[in-house]
Amino acid sequence: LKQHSVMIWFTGLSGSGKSTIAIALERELQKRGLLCRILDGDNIRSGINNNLGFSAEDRIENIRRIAEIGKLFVDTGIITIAAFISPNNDIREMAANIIGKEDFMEIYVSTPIEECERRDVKGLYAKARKGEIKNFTGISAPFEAPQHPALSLDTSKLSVEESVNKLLELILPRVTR
Ligand code: GGZ
Repeated sequence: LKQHSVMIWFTGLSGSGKSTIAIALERELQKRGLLCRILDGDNIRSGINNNLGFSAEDRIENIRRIAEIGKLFVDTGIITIAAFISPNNDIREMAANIIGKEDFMEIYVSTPIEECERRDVKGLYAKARKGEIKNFTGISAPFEAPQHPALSLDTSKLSVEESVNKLLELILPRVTR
């Protein structure tokens, strides 16, 4: 395998653009012949973690399992892209420790909550405002911005293509020889 692997760990609010950027990044990496894998709610919360909700406890267990699975992928040589809210410093620190700090790149999708709520792609913010969803990140559950992310991407200012280009600049030197 002619690549080094790394975990590209996106953190940010619901609707901030994590999955959209992850998918566009995956496409660009694949174009370059690099083996990669996305872990996101679609393949994790619907499957192995379908017994978990959004309490503080369940979020920790969600991220713990994701990090353990991610470590297996990274150790196999696969560039792994995780897109989860992972809402606090402790939770992300746990993930970094499981995966190994040298292999962990933290990317903050820093789109302001006003913009996430304006988009409200799935109508979840409206439900959270009405109290129909409890513990909703940014509304009724906390989100701590990362202190020292490798990169911050505000999708209210950057196009998907611009975000992906910044990511490629950071990632390609690390994964190709
Ligand atoms: C936050 C919630 C909640 C609550 C359901 N809080 O925009 P989405 O829909 O597709 O992404 C959100 C997703 C968050 O799951 P994560 O596994 O990334 O969260 S964490 O890392 O905190 O464990 C949202 C949906 O699940 N969702 N209820 N209460 N997001």
